Amino acid sequence: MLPLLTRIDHVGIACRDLDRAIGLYQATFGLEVVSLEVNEEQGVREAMLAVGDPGGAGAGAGAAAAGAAGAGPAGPGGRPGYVQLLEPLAPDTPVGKFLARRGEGIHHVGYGVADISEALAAIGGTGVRLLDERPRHGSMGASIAFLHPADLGGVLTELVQFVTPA
Ligand code: V0V
Ligand code: CO
Repeated sequence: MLPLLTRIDHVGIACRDLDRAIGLYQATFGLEVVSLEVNEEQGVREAMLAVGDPGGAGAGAGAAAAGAAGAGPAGPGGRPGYVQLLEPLAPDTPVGKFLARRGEGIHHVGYGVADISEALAAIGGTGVRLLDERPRHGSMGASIAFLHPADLGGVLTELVQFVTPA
């Protein structure tokens, strides 16, 4: 079986105050926000901060092209890794419940996949429960799907098929 996971895409971190969390990552590490979105379906306001290539995907065609050409530390497809900071839109959402139960901290790990539908079919065949049978809309136009943490050693796991810049 081919490796289904092509790269580590992002680490999702639950926070109570997104603006404050962004400030902390900027002040401590100098990371830049490359995307700031509200995702009603997922119940979050979220920021993506690029790690390794602040001018990577999502920050303009020039930077993306440079990554695709092999310049800089961006991964395959010109996409760097990200820290994803997540603030819940309401208490009764995945991140809202997580904060109430566990407090702030690492919420999930997102891995890149080449074809998310194929990956879901293959992973579903192993018996790991799919929280999403079909891909959903994720940050920066990506297709995403979650796998149940109880079947993966307590780690909420996300598959990410990102859009390669033209
Ligand atoms: C809950 N549990 C977790 C967990 N959240 N374990 C590890 N990591 C997490 N993040 C555990 C919890 O401690 C319980 O374990 C058990 O799962 C059931 O918890 P619950 O509170 O009763 O259940 P819910 O209703 O909170 O559901 C948990 C799941 C839910 C994981 C099923 O959060 C979900 O469907 N998540 C997927 C969507 C999501 O997280 N979206 C936000 C990120 P014990 O105590 O029974 O052992 S959006 C995003 O990443 C985007 C947009 C993107 O990347 O583009
Ligand atoms: Co995520």
